[in-house]
Amino acid sequence: MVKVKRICTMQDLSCVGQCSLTVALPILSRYGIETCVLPTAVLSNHTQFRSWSYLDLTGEIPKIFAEWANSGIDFDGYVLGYLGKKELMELAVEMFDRFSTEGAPVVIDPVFADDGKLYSGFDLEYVEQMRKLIARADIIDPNITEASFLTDTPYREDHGKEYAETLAEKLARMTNGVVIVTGVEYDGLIGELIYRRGEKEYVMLPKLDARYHGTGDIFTSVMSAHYFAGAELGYACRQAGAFVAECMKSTDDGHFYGVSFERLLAKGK
Ligand code: PXL
Repeated sequence: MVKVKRICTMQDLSCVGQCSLTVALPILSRYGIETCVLPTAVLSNHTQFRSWSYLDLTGEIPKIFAEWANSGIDFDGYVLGYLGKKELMELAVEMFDRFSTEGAPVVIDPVFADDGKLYSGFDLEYVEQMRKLIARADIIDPNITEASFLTDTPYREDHGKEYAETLAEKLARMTNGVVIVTGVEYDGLIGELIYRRGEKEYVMLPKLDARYHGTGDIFTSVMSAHYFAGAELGYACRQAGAFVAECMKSTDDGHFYGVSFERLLAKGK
């Protein structure tokens, strides 16, 4: 029998919104990964709605860790998304230190900004703390805005190769992990720059004329699933980008808060 990988994904549980755990859990599971969750908070819906309720679970996490230690639980890897609090980043590091099998990789999507702006509730102190956390990652996949904040580089509307490479080079000095800058755009294409020890690989697809929330979370989930299955990162990003594009094409225009990924997942795409 092949040993199934046990991965822990740490992010919020937004009851409605097709993002974070409601995306990572089904997608990673669909790819045959035993997916454990560390929910950081319960929100009525994600923060791109006009308002939301928020139950902070930070205080529960030390108790969860104590029980995991009691039961000898360990993980073969981690996928981190939206955290939202400095204390949660410290707890993430504690989790890596206490519950990892040997060489368990850490994938960090440093979710905190888009379109040149921080998400609601985030500040520069959070960005500073995230700079420390990404030092622990094996893979980071910030979007262009997050990469510009993390590297303290002025945000530019032009998301082309030159800008993406500047950001990736700076990020590579902040982590030993592979840097994947998402949302790179040129020649009517959109995709990722994978930057690894000075080597650059672009994974691009035609840009669609639509924008939906939560596509970054879907990208990270599919990419991580392929990565944990042993795929090359170029292939993992190609699969993830293609999946996101298909999801966007099969989502109604009026479905403003996320993309319909479920039918594609059910079809085994
Ligand atoms: O998709 C990123 C995300 C995840 N979780 C919550 C969010 C957001 C983006 O706004 O608000 C709660």
